[in-house]
Amino acid sequence: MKKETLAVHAGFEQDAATGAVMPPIYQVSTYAQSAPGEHLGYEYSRTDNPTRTPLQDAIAELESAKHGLVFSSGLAAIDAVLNLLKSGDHVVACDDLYGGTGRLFSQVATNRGLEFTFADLTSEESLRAAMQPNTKLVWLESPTNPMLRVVDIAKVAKIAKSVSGAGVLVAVDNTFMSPMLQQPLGLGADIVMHSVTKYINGHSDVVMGALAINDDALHERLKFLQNSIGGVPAPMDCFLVLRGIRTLALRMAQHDRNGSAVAAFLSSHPKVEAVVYPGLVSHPDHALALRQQSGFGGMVSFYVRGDLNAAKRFLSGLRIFKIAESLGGVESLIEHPAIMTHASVPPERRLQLGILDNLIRISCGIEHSDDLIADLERGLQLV
Ligand code: P1T
Repeated sequence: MKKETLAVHAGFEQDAATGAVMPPIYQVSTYAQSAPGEHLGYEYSRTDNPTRTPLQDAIAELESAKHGLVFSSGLAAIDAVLNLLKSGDHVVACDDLYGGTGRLFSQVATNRGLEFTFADLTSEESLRAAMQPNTKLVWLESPTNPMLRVVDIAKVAKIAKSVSGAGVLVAVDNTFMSPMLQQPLGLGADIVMHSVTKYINGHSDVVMGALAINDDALHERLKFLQNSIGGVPAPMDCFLVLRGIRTLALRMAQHDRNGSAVAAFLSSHPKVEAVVYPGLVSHPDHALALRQQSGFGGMVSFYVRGDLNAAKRFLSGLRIFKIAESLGGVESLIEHPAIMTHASVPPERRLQLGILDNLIRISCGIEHSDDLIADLERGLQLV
């Protein structure tokens, strides 16, 4: 099936009992057993729920994976992966990451004895330098949040496994691309993670995370952790995400068109210092993005010409773009990473990565690009 068809049908065809063409919301916590241990496959909704099952299957199908698992947030999904490790294990993580992921790594997981090295994974040299004999996991985003660097997933997987053996896990946070624009398992990753909150749900009304896996034993262990830790989403949220998935292909195509249009507009604007968008030929990873992705997506970062006050003046002039954290919804959002999503990144690392006071991050929604561009022009007139 082509991805447009898959998005419409993945995970669910019809309800076996009634023929309903949309999944019922099984708003239930437990299931009657005919005798102890004898049941129809469902015992308790932390373990499994019939509205969650089609969603997990849908996510697996979209990522061309054997297995899918969903969690109550993107960070809960990441934490399940961290729980595969034990005290003393080492993780190599990409240095440019969503601030909350970095905070979970450096302020929470370190308390459980995990060790982290943050490295620029766009450089083979720094990946090799970061690997240690006790490295058990390599974690990356591509494109990264918020600097939109593109990491060569196949190359990282190949190097990580050649240095540390086949047992080292490579996990890719595929949130910015969605399964429509990039499929990391086919490039050699072991685990794909999504903040479902973003493009997969697409309507800014659910917080959820997901993992997609091919390996049966790894899936069994992660499913055990999902049930044992208990960070699972509610049936209603699973229903909403399944509904969102049906338009994922259409939405991603429009996010992608708007991302390109907005990046082109900003690139030629005198009040803009620089634009970061993997679709621009000026982007350092443009060639890799062309090869690795089937689109560039709706995320655009740029530097306003001026200081923090110029950035604030720009934001104050916008009417369509809402100033808000998050991304990937049908509505366009805009934010100031240094003050908002990446405030938990230490100031010196922010400086090193380029998360400066005049950096703005845009999530292009699915509106008409003319209206988005007119709105940005309104803001830039105030810079
Ligand atoms: O918010 P949650 O569903 O827990 O997902 C965390 C997360 C993980 N990975 C990436 C790449 C993310 O962007 C996020 C959440 N990000 C934002 C809220 C944001 O505005 O960047």
